[in-house]
Amino acid sequence: EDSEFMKILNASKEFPRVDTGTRDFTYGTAGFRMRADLLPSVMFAVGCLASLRSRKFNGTTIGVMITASHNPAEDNGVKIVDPEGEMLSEEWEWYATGLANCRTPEELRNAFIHSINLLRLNHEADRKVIFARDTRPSGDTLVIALKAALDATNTPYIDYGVATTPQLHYLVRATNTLGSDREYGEVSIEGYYKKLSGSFLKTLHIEYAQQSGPVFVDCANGVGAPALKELLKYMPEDKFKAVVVNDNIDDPERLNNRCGADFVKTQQRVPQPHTGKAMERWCSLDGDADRIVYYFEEEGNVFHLLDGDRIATLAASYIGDLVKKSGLDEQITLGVVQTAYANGASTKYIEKTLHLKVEFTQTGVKHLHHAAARQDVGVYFEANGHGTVLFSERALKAIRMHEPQSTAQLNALTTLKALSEMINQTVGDALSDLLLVKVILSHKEWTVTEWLSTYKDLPNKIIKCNVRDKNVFVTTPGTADRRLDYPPAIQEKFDEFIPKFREGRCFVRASGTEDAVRIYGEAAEAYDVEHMLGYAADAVITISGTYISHLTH
Ligand code: G16
Repeated sequence: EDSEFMKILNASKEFPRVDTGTRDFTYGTAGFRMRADLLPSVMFAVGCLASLRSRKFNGTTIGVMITASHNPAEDNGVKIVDPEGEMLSEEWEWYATGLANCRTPEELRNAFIHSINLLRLNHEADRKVIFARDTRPSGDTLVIALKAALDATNTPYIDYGVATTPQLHYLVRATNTLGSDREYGEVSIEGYYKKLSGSFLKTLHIEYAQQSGPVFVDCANGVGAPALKELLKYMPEDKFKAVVVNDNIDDPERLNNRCGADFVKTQQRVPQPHTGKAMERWCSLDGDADRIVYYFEEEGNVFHLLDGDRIATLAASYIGDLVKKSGLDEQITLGVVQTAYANGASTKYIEKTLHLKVEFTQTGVKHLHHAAARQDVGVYFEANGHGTVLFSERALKAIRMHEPQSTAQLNALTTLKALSEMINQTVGDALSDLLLVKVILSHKEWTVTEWLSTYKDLPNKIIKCNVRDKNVFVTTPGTADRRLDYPPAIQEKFDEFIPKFREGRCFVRASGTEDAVRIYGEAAEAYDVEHMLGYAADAVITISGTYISHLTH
């Protein structure tokens, strides 16, 4: 195995680490994410780590996704996908960070050997990695660094080319369950489309009124555009009408630029271009198609957002009803997982009207997913539109075994089963969520107005603040991002001004995907939100300005 270590040493010389001074790279909310020109050395390190991760499971396939999702075109990023299609286990982020921060090829080789020892890995074990990337031009160069690491570590791989993040997650799970009694689907991107469209068709077993007009899908000029066009080829036109908007993937500058899910959610307005007429259904995906938010305009350009909280509440209420109607409510309970960004009104609606339990986690699908996986059926969504519904083995078994006692039970059960196949079980998936919302609105015979009328959002706003060093911001453990420990004194200030505003809630946390902190505010009145955020930004900038972090690796 000396030769492997030697190969790492030599091959990594091609991808020297860019000098970032005292700043370290960190495995953030969704992997490493930064300006693309800083990434080649990180990609090489991630290739090495993915190989080790696969060895840990004796050759089970590990995924690597190259994307910077909602970030601007000049950024890129990379995240590792674990065997069941979920995000990399948190304790391994530590090893990823260690390898990514090595300053020289020798350091990297040593850190690699050190990791093998610490993890007690059999370094001769089998290994296999699959990877894909979004439409960013820098993806090409980064693939070269990744492949170099996989070659140096003698790791067989499959390059799936340009794909959405959820497709890569799907492929990992499909590969690893192939031949088992839990086969997830055909191991190909075509298999993904077949699974989605096939299960969608199964939800059509009962007649329902067709919604008038198509849904307009703003694809953020990213990978969601070709993916959605491909999916549409598998869908009967009379059952699912969609118009693809913002599909210009050849002009990188247009990616997420004044369009896409993040723009619409944070700006609370329609993307550009927008030709929508009043009451038309619109939605926006992000740059790697794992998020989706809906919206429509009323007469007079009054904008209404139906964000991730709305999808969560819609899905929870509908799936909860199906469970009851199937006669399974004694056996299956439903839970909802949210983050601090969830609108207070949505939480109240889930608890008081739907009578379901809500659990809060820190931001990041990796946190929500695990919490949802502990439920029989776990609905998780971030307000920004990232989420899905997880069906536990226990729930799936109950659905499979249940003998329906009436036609009504049979119908509900058939829909429930189809949904459990249609909804991506590995990660939030904009395309699968698009179909989910379509099915629910159709079955309920609801328009967007009825969907919106379930509860009234509290006015809210998220702002981004560029601070001297975001790494000094440390939230209080156990508070799911709602309180801040460091820099000292900021929380104290927040506690002083928040009670001045009716139903006021405000918190700050460092973004794990951008070089900034985010401040969220909500209150009973929109002008109070503005006022409160003014206080918050002031406290954040003045107090944090005197601190810089001293992270070491
Ligand atoms: C990623 C994560 C999401 C998270 C978002 C923003 O989304 O997957 O879970 O909500 O970043 O995170 P932060 O506030 O830490 O920047 P995406 O769509 O960019 O991959």
